[in-house]
Amino acid sequence: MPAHLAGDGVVVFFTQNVPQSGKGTTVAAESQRTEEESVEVREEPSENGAVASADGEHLVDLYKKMILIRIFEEACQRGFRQGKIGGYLHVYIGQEAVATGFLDAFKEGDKVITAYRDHPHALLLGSDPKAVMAELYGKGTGLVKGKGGSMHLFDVERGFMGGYGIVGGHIPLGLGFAYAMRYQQTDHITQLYLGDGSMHNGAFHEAANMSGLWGKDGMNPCLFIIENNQYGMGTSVARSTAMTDLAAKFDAYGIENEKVDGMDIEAVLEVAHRATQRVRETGRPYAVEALTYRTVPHGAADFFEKYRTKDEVKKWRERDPIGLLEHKLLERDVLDEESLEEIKGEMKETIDEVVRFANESEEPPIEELYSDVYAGQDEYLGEE
Ligand SMILES: Cc1ncc(C[n+]2csc(CCOP(=O)(O)OP(=O)(O)O)c2C)c(N)n1
Ligand SMILES: [Mg+2]
Repeated sequence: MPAHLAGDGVVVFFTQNVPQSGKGTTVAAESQRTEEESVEVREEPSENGAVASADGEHLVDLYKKMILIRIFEEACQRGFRQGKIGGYLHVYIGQEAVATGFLDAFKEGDKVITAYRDHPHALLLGSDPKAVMAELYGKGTGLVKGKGGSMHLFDVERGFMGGYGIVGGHIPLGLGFAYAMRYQQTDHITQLYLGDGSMHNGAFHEAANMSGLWGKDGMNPCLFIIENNQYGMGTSVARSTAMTDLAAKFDAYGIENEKVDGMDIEAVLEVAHRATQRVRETGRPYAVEALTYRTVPHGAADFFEKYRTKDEVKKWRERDPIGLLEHKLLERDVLDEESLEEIKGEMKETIDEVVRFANESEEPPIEELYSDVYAGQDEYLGEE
């Protein structure tokens, strides 16, 4: 029976949808099937030649990425509760398949922008996990030298344009990047992640209107990825809008759209590659609503959840994206239970090291207080 980690460092055993092997062990042991031996599962080129499904090796790679995110996020929650992480903290637990699947289609030169649930996007784009954790710890070794914190990660070299705390505030910026890419005559695109809660905000509607309009001339290669985790803080989608089909809201702006099961990494992967290719080729925007769920509270300081039932959370946990992928890997004989445990064990060691680094790093020196804060620093601060 495979086990995987859920919120709060709890080990949850998934019995549903998972074939019983009879071994019943969760202890890491020598892997009986190595990654190199992994079997080809299926490879069905879609009409436009995009990747329709992943082979075994690719799925194992995605599994490792999702485990990295899960264990990283659990470590963040612990750090916050220990008072090591200041400001605020929102983790991506339960939603891993969305960013992991879409960023699989990322090409160097593309740009990514998202809101404040941003750790996985940075990690998946290749930012050093140590620098990301140190950023959350407010240390000088952090990704943005300890001045951004959890909600304002940024890594320009890797195409990560942030991390924004103002709900909906990043949406106009994202399609601006997309416009610039065509203006500069490149074939790059922007992946613009947005929450369900941000779509009832004026910035979204103004931006979607411009994107659709510019897209008519092939000037807006923007892939809108709605992370519909069903809630904006404690308010469900149904309590936020009379028209709950979020993908269809894009119809109003002439932007084609579809929905995907955001818990199923293969489904996400298929649409991610197909939609990315389409946006890249046409310069027109496209929107995908990924139906997902955060199985932990909105933010790390929230404990009492009155807006949803334990039963609802339990039902979604049964479709946890990592549990579903484990099921596929086992069922298709790509990995066995021991190998899954081994991967998790190794990742835990990696993250322990990441936390140690963040803990032991120095605070930024006081002389750095104003550096990188204002452009034209002297103009604002005057002479000493
Ligand atoms: C303009 C603005 N209004 C309100 C808030 C407070 N706030 C923080 S998170 C949040 C909910 C956003 O929900 P959603 O976009 O669905 O993202 P999720 O947290 O579900 O990932 C709100 C209202 C804010 N940060 N910015
Ligand atoms: Mg939401």
